[in-house]
Amino acid sequence: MAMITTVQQHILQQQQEMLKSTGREASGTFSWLLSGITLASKMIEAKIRSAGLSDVLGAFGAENVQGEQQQKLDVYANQALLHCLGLRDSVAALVSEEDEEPVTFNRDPERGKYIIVFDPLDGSSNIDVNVNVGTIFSVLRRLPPEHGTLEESILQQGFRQVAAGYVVYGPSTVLVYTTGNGVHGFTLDPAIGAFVLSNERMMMPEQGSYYSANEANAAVWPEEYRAYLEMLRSGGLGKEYSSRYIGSLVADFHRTLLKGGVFLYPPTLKQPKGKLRLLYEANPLAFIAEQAGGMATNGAGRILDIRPEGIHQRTPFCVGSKREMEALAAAVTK
Ligand code: P6P
Repeated sequence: MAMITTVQQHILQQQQEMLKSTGREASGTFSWLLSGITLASKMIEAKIRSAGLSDVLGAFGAENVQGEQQQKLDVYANQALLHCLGLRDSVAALVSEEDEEPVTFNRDPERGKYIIVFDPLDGSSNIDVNVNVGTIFSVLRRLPPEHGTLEESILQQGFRQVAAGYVVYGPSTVLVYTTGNGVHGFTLDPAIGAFVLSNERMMMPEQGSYYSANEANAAVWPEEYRAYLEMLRSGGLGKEYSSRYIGSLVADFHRTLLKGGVFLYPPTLKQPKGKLRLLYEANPLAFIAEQAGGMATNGAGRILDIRPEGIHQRTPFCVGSKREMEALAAAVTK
């Protein structure tokens, strides 16, 4: 039987390597933490798979902090993550797209070392039409009390992330994560209920052939974004481009990671600060993109350098392979 590597084994191997290379005590708490995320994602996946069969479809009737109709699966996904992660005593706080305020555990800073920020089920409006949805997560280390409060620990810049990843629930369920030592992909094997390594050290191509944006907003983007897409369409980067927009961030990002190209959610008149969320959408995906040789900006500056001011803060979000992103930086000067 071909040897398989599960995500738990992979994390432990990563920690051994980290120990060898940095001599830093690679605490097992991180792999224990990650197992909370993978357990929750398996629970979510099982619920999504059967969504069409039970009356899980349709709105939950409540509104979430974003004022959006909460889909039942949104609520379930949020509860699953809070439950699986809340039991880990290495967690100092949990920040969710679904909850106005962070969930904090008054653990002593020595033990409660990590903060997990997540979007439990992104793209959930697509569930009723059976389109891919995803879970996105980001892991930060709690600052030592003398360096910052728990709130300041939550609002660290994206380059301070210790790990980031997502699960995309599609024809297969794929987990992609990085701890800053490359990007690695795992596919859920339903027969054994484990995420099995399927793509080690994923790298974005230097250039792709897709651009991905909601062009219904094109008339209200800043002019330089319209000009940029026109440049791509007219062969300005030396190749033909095709448009792909699924309208589910994790699915659009996953394609961009695998095939290259560029995903854009520019500012609009209605949302001058952009639509996507900095802490639990842009930051984790930007960390992954950079680890895979790509780039991620708010049009002008690096996503990972942005100083967050609020946990639900929005940002314009552009992410993709080197060639397209360098051309975008040239086009969007300010
Ligand atoms: P628009 C889904 O609701 C979502 O939050 C992301 O998953 C997706 O990328 C974006 O919004 C789509 O937004 O305005 O193009 O429908």
